[in-house]
Amino acid sequence: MNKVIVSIIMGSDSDLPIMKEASDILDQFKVVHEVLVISAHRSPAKTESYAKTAVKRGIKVIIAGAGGAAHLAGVVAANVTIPVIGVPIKTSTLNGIDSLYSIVQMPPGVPVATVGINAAKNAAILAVEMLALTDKSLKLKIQEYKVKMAKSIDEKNKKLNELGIKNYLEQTKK
Ligand code: RP5
Repeated sequence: MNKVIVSIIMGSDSDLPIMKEASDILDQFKVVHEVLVISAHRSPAKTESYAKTAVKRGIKVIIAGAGGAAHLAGVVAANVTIPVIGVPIKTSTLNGIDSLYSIVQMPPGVPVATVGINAAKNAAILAVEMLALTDKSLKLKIQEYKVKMAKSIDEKNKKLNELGIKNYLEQTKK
């Protein structure tokens, strides 16, 4: 079995529907990863031991999702020397602005690469790009991914030109 190189962690299982999107992208790129629920507030000792052993276990990038007073990514980043990507989870009370500010406003010296609210997919793509710096096959895969994305925009323009705005909107239900 291949070694786990990316760790996806989250503050609660309620974050899982969003964080699954990161796991799906890593599966797509065949990046071996683990998925764990670890709470900075509800299981602080576990959070500390997880962070202190992550590098030794061979983890190269950590993706950490949390909502509200979202301290998980920051606490983990304080204990590791590898990149930590934070995913602010949308909350029902403050729409995830609380999560975003909690994760992004780290003190100088302890960075967390923060993506948009609920942007777990982008967190995984960023992790793949980091790994691709030293992995040629992943670099090729990410290049192919971008080419495919650009092609899908070309196809949309072609369709828009053919159908006109009204029919395009009807067909695509936007
Ligand atoms: C955070 O509190 C978690 O990351 C989650 O987004 C939020 C709410 O947790 P639950 O009450 O749904 O377990 O720590």
